[in-house]
Amino acid sequence: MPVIGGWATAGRPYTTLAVLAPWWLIPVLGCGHRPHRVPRDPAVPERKQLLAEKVLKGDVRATARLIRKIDDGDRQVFSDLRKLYPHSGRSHIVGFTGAPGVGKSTLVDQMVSKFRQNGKTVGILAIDPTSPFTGGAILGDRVRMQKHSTDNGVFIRSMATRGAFGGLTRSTDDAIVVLEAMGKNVVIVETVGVGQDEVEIVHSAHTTIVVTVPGMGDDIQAIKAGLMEIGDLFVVNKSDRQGAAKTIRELEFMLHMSDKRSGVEGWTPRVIAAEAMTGKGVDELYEAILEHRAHLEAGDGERLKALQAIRVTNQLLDLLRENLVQSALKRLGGRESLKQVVRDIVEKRTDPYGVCFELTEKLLGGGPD
Ligand SMILES: Nc1nc2c(ncn2[C@@H]2O[C@H](COP(=O)(O)OP(=O)(O)O)[C@@H](O)[C@H]2O)c(=O)[nH]1
Ligand SMILES: [Mg+2]
Repeated sequence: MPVIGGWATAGRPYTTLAVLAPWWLIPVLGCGHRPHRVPRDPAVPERKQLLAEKVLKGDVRATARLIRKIDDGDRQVFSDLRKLYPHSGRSHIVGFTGAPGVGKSTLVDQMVSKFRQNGKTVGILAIDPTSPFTGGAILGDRVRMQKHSTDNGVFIRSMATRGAFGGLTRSTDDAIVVLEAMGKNVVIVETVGVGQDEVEIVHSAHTTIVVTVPGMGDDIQAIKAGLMEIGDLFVVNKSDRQGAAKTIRELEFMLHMSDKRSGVEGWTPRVIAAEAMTGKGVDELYEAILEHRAHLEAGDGERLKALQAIRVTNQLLDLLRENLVQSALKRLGGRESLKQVVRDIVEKRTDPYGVCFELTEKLLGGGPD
C-alpha cells in the first residue's frame, strides 16, 4: 500500500508559465535587480495568530473560520497560511470532476467510507462557484454526507470563492493547505463541474478523477475534450444504465488515441465502471486511487516532486499576479481611478500599453508603497 503521508506534491506539465505570466511579470521572475527577500510578517493581532495555531491542533471551528475567510477573499489569511504552510504537503489530494449530476458526491461519499475503514482521516472541499447564496448543489451534498458528520476523522466544507481575486484555484489551494495542516491524510476536492473549474482541478490534485455516465448524447460527447486530457482515472458511473459498455469502450479508445494527455509519466489512465449508489466498482476505484499514489511515490518520489514543483509554480505565479495587480490598482488610486483611466483609453487620450508600462515602472522601479 502506498504511504499517504510521504512528501506530497502535485501539478502537471501544463502550458503554465507562458499562459500565466504576463509580460510585465517577467522582470520580477527573471532578472529583477533587487535581492530576493521574504516580506516581514505584517503585524497580526493575537487572535489571528491563534486561528492558525488552533488549526494545527485540529480545531474544527477554527478550520471552518479560516476556510470561510479564504472563501471571502480576506487578505488577512496570508499570515495564518504562512504559519500553516510548513505543515502542508503530506496529504494525498484527490480531485473529482465531471458534469453536475453524474454522481461525484455519491462517489466521494463512498470513497470517504473506504479511506475511513482504512484508518485515514479525510478532508473534503466541495467547490461550487455557481451558487454562492442558495448553496445549490452543495446543499444536496451536505445532506448526502450527513453520515460522516459525526465522525471526527472527516471534515467537510464547501466553497463558493465569492471574493478571491486570484480565482478558484487560488482559494482552493489555500484551503487545501489548511486541511493538510489540520492533519487530514487525504483531501478530496469535488468541483460542481461547471465552467473553468471543471478542468482547473488538475492544478490542485495529485490524482484527478473524471466522472461521466453512459448515454450523455452521441458517442464520446459524454466527456468534453478538455477532460480527456486531465484524468488519471475515469469513472463511468451509473453503469446500471444502458450503454455503459459502449461508453467505456469509447473512452478507452479515445484515451488510447490521445496524444495530448498531460498526466504523469508512465501512468496509463484507467476507465472504471461504477454504480456509486450500490457500491459497485467502489473497491476498484479505491484501489486505483492507491495505485496512482504508489506510482507517484515510486522510487524516490521524483514524479511526486515534479508534480509538486509545477503546482507550486502555478500557485506562486497566481499569488504574484494577485499581489502585483492589487498594488498596481492601489498606485492608480483604486477602482474609481481605474474607471477614469479606462475612459481615457476608450477615448484614445492614452493607450493600455503606456498605462501598463508606466504603472509597472512605478511599482517595480519606485520606492515602497
Ligand atoms: N442510477 C444511478 N443513480 C446514481 C448513481 N450514483 C448516483 N446516482 C444519483 O445521481 C444523482 C446525482 O448524484 P450526485 O452524487 O449528487 O452527483 P454530482 O452532482 O456529480 O455530485 C443522485 O440522485 C444520485 O442518487 C448510480 O450509480 N446509478
Ligand atoms: Mg456534487
